[in-house]
Amino acid sequence: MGADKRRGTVEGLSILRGYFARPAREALLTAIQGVMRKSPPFRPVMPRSGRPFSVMMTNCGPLGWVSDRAGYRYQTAHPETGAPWPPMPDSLLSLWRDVAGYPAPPQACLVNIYSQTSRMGLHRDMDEETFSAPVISVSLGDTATFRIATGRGKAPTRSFPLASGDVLIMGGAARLAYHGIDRIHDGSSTLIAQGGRINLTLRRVTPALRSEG
Ligand code: MD3
Ligand code: FE
Repeated sequence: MGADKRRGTVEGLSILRGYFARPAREALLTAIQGVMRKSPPFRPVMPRSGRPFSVMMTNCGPLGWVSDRAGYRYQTAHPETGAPWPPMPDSLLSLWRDVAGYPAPPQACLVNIYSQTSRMGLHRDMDEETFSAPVISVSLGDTATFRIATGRGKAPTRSFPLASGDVLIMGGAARLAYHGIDRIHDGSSTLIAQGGRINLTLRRVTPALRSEG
């Protein structure tokens, strides 16, 4: 019902299936576990209502995305510890150099931590000051069902699986498309011992300086 899984394309969307092979996925997970030790996952809440997200979050890189009763924003410090976000792992910086086609490095890596029952409703990523850079995402652990709108609105949509090691590139029209995560396929990966899924989203927040081009 609703989604048509076969028809419709989204200009600017590409999926690199299995970009990270198993050993590289293990190394990336270890690096992100190091980020989570320094920068503990927190549970964001929706602006105004204070309704909790079903995902936990943390960040690495110079800027991190947060959501609380006051709104959505990027900030340089962890909302609970006040410490700066830890640096982005080198493998993520080199992924960006490899696939982004953008002359400046990513400024934010949002780490979304999904349990078997977490989901993410349809939304657009609009908290950045520039939409010229693509958003790059990496999936680790259990497979998710990802949904993306094929036009400007919330419908119609297409759905497809995102598996451990897959990389998604959202540029062009896709950069502002509605998207979300409908469900996590429990037991579909052995990468994360306790199960669940971790998604890494690399973003540019401010435009590249001319000197960076
Ligand atoms: C399509 N995360 O953090 S990643 C998010 O799996 C977010 O955690 C999802 O949506 C996740 O904002 C989806 C894939 C993704 C990321 C950014 C996009 C898809 C996108 C931006 C525009 C369109
Ligand atoms: Fe998003």
